[in-house]
Amino acid sequence: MATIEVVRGDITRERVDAVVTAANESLLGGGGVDGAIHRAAGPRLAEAGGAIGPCPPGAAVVTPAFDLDPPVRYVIHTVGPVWEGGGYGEAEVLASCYRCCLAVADEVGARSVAFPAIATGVYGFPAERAARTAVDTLRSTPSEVERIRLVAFDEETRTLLQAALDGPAPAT
Ligand code: AR6
Repeated sequence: MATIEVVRGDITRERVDAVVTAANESLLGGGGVDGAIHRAAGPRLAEAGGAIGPCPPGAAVVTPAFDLDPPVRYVIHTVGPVWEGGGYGEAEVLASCYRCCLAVADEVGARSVAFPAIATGVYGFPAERAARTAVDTLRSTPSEVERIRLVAFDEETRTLLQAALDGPAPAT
């Protein structure tokens, strides 16, 4: 069972084996965390992504990390759900993102993985529910990953992730 840590910061500064990017289906790069990771990894990341893509929502693929600083060796690209109100299986697609990222990490032998808050930016997934889905899914998915870092870019996301990690939400 992996240890899960919540931190606030820029995921491109993480010292882990693999960083996860919240991509779009083209895998060619975009804004938000994907833009930051593509800028740090250099143009070969989009070339590699484009050669693999398109990638459907809920799936994950892996490429080298190119110009990201060691020890980061891999970028895991996953495509979150576009939030359309919650009635279109968005939570299941988001859970699938986290499961598939762990499976891909296992395939390449990555033992430490940093995740952003997938789908909670441009794609509009409510941050609290996303935090609980992330923590619940990561906890219940067996893998060889030893250390998971949940990287929040803002304080609200950090607080929500930490709360999800610390205990179940009260019944509503
Ligand atoms: N480090 C960590 N987290 C970050 C960083 C960073 N450097 N920058 C932003 N975040 P988003 P999505 C947070 O919009 O909702 C892209 O254009 C951000 O505050 O990046 O899955 C893709 O190409 C938020 O909490 O991803 C797709 O088209 C979280 O990362 C689309 O956006 C996710 O926000 C994907 O949308």
